[in-house]
Amino acid sequence: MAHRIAVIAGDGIGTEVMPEGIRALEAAAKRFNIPLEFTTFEFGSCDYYLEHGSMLPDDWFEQLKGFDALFYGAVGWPDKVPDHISLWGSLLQFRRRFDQYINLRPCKLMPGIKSPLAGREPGDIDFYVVRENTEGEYSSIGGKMFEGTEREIVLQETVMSRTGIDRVLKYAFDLAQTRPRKKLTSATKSNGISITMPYWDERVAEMANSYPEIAVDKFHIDILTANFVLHPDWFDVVVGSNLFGDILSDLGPACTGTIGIAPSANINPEGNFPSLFEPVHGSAPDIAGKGIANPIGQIWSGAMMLEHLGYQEAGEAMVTAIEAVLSDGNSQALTRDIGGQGSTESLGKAIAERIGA
Ligand code: GGG
Repeated sequence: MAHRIAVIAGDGIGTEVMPEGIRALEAAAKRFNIPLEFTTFEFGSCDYYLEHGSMLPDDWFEQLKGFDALFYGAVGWPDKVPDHISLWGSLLQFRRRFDQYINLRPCKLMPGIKSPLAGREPGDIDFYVVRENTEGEYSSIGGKMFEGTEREIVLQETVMSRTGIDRVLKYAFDLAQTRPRKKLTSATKSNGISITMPYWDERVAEMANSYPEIAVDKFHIDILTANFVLHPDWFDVVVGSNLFGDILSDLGPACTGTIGIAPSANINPEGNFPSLFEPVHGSAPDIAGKGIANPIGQIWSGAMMLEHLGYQEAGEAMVTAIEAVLSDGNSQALTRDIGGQGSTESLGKAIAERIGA
């Protein structure tokens, strides 16, 4: 039976990189004989919101819950819909209702791409950010008082649960155990944020007792961001709260030359619900419609999706094809963010051809 994939391209460059993600997946499906069936949904975009008054239809959960995976583009177009409405109305609903509590974001310096950090070569930067994905600073708990007056007060709580922290830490420790360096770094800020972050640290220390072979360190988020730039080679698996993980997983890929190549997997490890695969980048309205967005983040996310569905070899072949095209350095194929003169389509086609070869 075919694996059913729900496709939601969303906004901006999401609609441009998505066809290349599908092209690459179809090439892998053909080569490795994987039955994939794509179903496209128009909801989850700001244009849908303008027409219907919400980002998603009332029955979105029922419509999507039976799929094997969601392949997602990007959300947001602030000139049309305020960002917090579009994000909370779509992507964050998927993450929460489908309990995709792991956001896994590889960060790797690829061949042929120049890091903005002097002297860094492929192999120097190769780590994962594991982001807690359903609670933390991304809470909807809070409110406003005395709105519109000089006494205006706004309040938003951070929510951290023992279950929520432990399950993301367990995933991160398990991942570190599969890595040659067996190293885990925890992102924290327990000097300034004096309740939730020390609690996070306590849970890390407790969990570390069950993983004696893992070398554990922790950094406050401020110096950690500096160390991402100064010493990216220090890191192997980095685990952080929803907000810290979000920041680090933009910064990490920026250190590898472009955020355009960074993939992510929003995972429900128990498989009770579909997991969601999306590039780390957003909808980038400033370059939307120009055909110049880098499709690699979308394609690599597709590779993560195939691996999640059990097709390790096919996923690896997709990443190998990305590396091969980057190594070739054909400027007619590559997009501008990585030094080429090509388009979203030219890069997508070059990678799909390699996958099929
Ligand atoms: N493809 C990722 C995307 O659309 N990101 C938009 C965004 O603002 N995401 C925030 C988040 O991941 O929490």
